[in-house]
Amino acid sequence: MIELRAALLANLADSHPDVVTVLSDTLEVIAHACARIGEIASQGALAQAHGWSDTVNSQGEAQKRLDLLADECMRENLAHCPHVAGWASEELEHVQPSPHHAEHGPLLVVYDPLDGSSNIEANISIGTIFSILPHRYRGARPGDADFMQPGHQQVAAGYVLYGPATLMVLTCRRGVLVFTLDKRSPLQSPRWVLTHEGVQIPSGTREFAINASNQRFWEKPIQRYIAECVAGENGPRMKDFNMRWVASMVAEVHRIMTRGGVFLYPRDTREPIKPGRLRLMYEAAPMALLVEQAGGRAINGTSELLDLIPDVLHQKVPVILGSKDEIDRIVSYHADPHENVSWQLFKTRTLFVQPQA
Ligand code: FDP
Repeated sequence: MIELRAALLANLADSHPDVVTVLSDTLEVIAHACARIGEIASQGALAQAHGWSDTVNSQGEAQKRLDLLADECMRENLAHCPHVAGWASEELEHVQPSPHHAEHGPLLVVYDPLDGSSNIEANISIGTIFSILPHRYRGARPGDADFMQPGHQQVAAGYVLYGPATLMVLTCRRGVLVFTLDKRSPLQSPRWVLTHEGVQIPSGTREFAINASNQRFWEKPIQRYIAECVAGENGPRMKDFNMRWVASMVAEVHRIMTRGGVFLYPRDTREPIKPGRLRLMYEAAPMALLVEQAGGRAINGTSELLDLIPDVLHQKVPVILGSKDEIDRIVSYHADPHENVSWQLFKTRTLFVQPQA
């Protein structure tokens, strides 16, 4: 059985030894934090009784509190990592420089401590999403602007799924690895065992995931794509499709990692100033890197998600990802002049970021 450290050393064997150390130490710290977050989440309502939480008195408040506990847990762990200069969390308004290592850490960490948290009450799978970026101005305390890097600059990304099993799925840009948490191991030294590597998303699929209650707000290319899937055997696709919607992005992406499919939270017209529901840095970019590393594709409709440069830390974007053939098809629908898509809301070039080689 190969454990996290050994698997990372093997996966990064072609890198400089310093890079290997820095990246594996940091990923171990994140894995450690996530084992603890999983433990807190698995306590459910008992978390309060066991002292994880102190101010909770109703189910709704407990949910919110769990987000904050997860965030605290991640921050406490990152603060001890000498390689991390600072972090940005979906729960924090601004980035936080590391109290001890802001001036010399070579990496920045971005995370969503508990994604899909509206599912906590229903005891449905939730997850943590993380992304690791280079700190380009090492030596200076990082501020918000240092984090505004397009997804293709990520050196690693991953998620942890708190389901019946706790899984960590990660990439260091050398394919996708899956680890399973051995729940018999002590929380102080959690044991993550490599259970799958070289994950490949099948290029074709008959399964899609979308919140269909928003249908009236979708744009034409998405209306067309979904209508064609729903038309099934008698429609232009000449095959039946299945639909899933867990409403928990980590669970949704993990299903796609295991058997293919398409996940869509497309641009809609509900709130014109918010062109999407999901956040670029905490959700879209890390998931896009994972999906692309597994042979899939991830777009906002017209551009690759990994090319988008954030304007603000908590920027929201449309997200469409999964099996490559289907995403290619959705791109072609957006490019079709009959579909009337003229928006180009996102920057993909800046003076300060090198275009991808
Ligand atoms: P949540 O708000 O519960 O954290 O991150 C946003 C997210 O969940 C995704 O995990 C999920 O896919 C989506 O929102 C669910 O959106 P709907 O409420 O529209 O179903």
